[in-house]
Amino acid sequence: MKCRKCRETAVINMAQHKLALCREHYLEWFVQQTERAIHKYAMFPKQARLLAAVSGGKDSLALWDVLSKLGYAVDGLYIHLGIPDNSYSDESCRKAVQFAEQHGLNLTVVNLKEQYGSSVIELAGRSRRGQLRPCAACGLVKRYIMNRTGLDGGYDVLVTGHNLDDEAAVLLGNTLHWSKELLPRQSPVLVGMDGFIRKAKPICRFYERETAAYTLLEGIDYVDEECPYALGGTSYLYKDLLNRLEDEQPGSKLSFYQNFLNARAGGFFNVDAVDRPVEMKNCIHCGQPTFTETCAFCRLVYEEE
Ligand code: Q46
Ligand code: ZN
Ligand code: ZN
Repeated sequence: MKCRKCRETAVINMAQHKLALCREHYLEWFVQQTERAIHKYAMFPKQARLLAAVSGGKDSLALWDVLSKLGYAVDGLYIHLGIPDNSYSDESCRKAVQFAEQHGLNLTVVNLKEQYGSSVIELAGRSRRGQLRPCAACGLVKRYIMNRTGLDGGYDVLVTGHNLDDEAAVLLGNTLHWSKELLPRQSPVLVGMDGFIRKAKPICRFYERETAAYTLLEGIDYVDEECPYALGGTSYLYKDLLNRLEDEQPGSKLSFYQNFLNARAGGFFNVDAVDRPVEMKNCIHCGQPTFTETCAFCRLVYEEE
């Protein structure tokens, strides 16, 4: 197969775009498409200070690489969760640190065990609500630390490496439940409000195989294994179902997500009602916004022993 632009041998064929490209033109296309998404969804201006949540995996490192190539001021944040017996977290942390050093980028590492006394698995196990699932505790901890690090560091936007496979799986779950709270909130950009940093997902329209191809062709070293807790989760099932659909009907994952975004932009949901600021208090321990006296993070870390 030949590259559509230069007729050299193509390294990737994207059936859904009817586009085959060589290495050079694929890397160029990936960067241009990211920039287009940033503009299309008005994610952030050129002078914004960005904080990229990096996990050491291919998507977040591809994101960090592309944004710095595009000239954005983007620092990284790695959260060491202590998964499990530290081996997965240690390895992924090493990849994030190595990438930052190789590219001369700033990386903040927050080590949960060192800074808050427990790994995410320990926190999940001793939760008063009775064995919170590791992924539930993990999600809560990550959201809190990303938001707090972003705001305390004076960043304008927190960027995450969610790809199309992630977003389509979340959309499938939200649709199956007809979640009227979550469906309107699913967006490539979430506005910031008092106590909450603005969030954006610049690579949310790339298939996982496209971000994998980018990191491979760029020679970016990333942690290949998945978090051991990812296996068997609902999101895993939804991804599998969507992959089977994609095999039968190439492009269906992209059209499922893109048509949802178009419907959302066209007023299908009452988005204003979702983005409206709500009355919140400040947590008595940490000062972060919460509906209760103590925020969910502080309850998990300090009170549920
Ligand atoms: S890191 Fe955390 Fe994921 Fe592992 S424990 Fe679950 S949520 S699967 S993205
Ligand atoms: Zn080419
Ligand atoms: Zn708190």
